[in-house]
Amino acid sequence: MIGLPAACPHSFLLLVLCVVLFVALAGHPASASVWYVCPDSDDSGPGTAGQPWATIAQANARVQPGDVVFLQPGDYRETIRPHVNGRSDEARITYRCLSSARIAGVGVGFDLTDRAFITISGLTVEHVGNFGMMNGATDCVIEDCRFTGARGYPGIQMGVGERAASRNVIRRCRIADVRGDGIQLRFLADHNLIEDNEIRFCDHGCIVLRGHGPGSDRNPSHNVVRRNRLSSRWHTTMNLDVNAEHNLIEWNAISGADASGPGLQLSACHNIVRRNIIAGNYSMSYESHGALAVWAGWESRQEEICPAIGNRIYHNVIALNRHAGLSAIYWDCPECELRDNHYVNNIIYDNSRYRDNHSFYRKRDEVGNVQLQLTNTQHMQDERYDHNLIYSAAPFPPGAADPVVLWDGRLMTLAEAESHPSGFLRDNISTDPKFADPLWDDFSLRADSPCIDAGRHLTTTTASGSGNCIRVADSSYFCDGFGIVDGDEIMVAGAGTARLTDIPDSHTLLLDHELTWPAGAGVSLVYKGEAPDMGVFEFEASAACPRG
Ligand SMILES: [Ca+2]
Repeated sequence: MIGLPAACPHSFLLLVLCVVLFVALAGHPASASVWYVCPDSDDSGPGTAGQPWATIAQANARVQPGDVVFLQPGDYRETIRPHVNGRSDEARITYRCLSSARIAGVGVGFDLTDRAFITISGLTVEHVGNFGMMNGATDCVIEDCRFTGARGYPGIQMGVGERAASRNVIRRCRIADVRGDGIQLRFLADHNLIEDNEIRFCDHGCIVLRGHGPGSDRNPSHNVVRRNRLSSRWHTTMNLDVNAEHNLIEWNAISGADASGPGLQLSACHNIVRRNIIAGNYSMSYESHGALAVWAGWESRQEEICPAIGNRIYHNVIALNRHAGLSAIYWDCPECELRDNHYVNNIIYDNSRYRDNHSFYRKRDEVGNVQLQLTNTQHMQDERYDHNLIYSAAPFPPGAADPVVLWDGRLMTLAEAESHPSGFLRDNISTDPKFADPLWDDFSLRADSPCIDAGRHLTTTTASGSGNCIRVADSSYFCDGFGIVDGDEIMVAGAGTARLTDIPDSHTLLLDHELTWPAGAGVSLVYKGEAPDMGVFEFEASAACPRG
């Protein structure tokens, strides 16, 4: 399977042109060098396009800040491991690979442990121990790479060790066939951006953010995970657990969890989970997890405490999962709290359709059409399920009232659940959301959807005022971008839109320009029409088909 054609000589001209353009556009320091590596060449040469080095090791040893290393097509049985750091964004060390440059058969494909300002672009890594190590790495970029076949655990890791892994980016990569987690952010991983990746076939989670526990300063925080397409197929699809804190999880497609895990396991604190589509997960039974499983309990034989506190879970679609849609479960763990989680403007649709009757699961006629499952609610405080659509498209038996909630083992209709003395549920609806084409993953709303303008504002202003500092009832629905992405663009009803630059406390938003607002004004992400819609996609009437 190894043995690509010796294509290096034929690509010289193209490469030289590309490099001239690249160097001109990138504004490299005058001293920066461009080096070439090609298998079957000679490390004693000058490392030029015409006389490339033979090994990555030679490049690793020779690079200086600002340099670019081109890996020409061929197979490499070596690790990318530069001996020095880049200096800044303008003086990075870049390994740029042509599409058929491949690293295979080594312990680790790239090792950026304690490195800074390194970029790896276009690399293929196959059949290794780990794809890459980024513990202690800062300001490194991994982009447009393809990683398959990791037999170590995990695929790519950051945050383990004594130095923080910060401000790294992993984008537009394909990752598959991993023993363990595809990308793992543990302990000291903060302010990293994981976006636009496609990850599948992982035998634990595709992306895992996992900390040390409450009160520890070793919990992954302020990371942004967005626009990834995740499909585990072998276990849980995504995990935020053991107290991962203050992370933003948005616009991900989360599917393909198998019978041993949920789509998204959330046993963590103060995270924002929004605009994700969690669909097509097998998930587990009513004794354990729904497709989105929020829970407090122990991990690892009672060694790790997992609370679930203060998460803001809104504008998600949880649909067509085999078992329950959303579950909140308090396991038997006196040290673990489950409180103050808000679930707002979500659509929980048509889960539990075709679960099996394996003895591990309860039979369909015992549990109905569960979309929402709450277990051990006596240990929960201040939970809010507010303005969600919770609906089963196929009541069983046909024509039955929709027993869509399983509350401490007891089936309830939505109306019964809303009258529970806990007051956890309010203003939710149970009706067909009228998605455009849900079986083919189109969860946008049709013009006659009851979800249009049926969501609520995420928070409200607490007093009238003007300026760029606005006081609100609860700022924790919003994100200022953590300095790594744009802050939220918000809409203040009756006042206009602005972008968030900072969120100094739980009641304050700082804006990029001044507004004037009344007291009690709704504050939301930017929306169309009269109010926010439920679900992921805000409906926008087209000129050709005005909403009637
Ligand atoms: Ca709207």
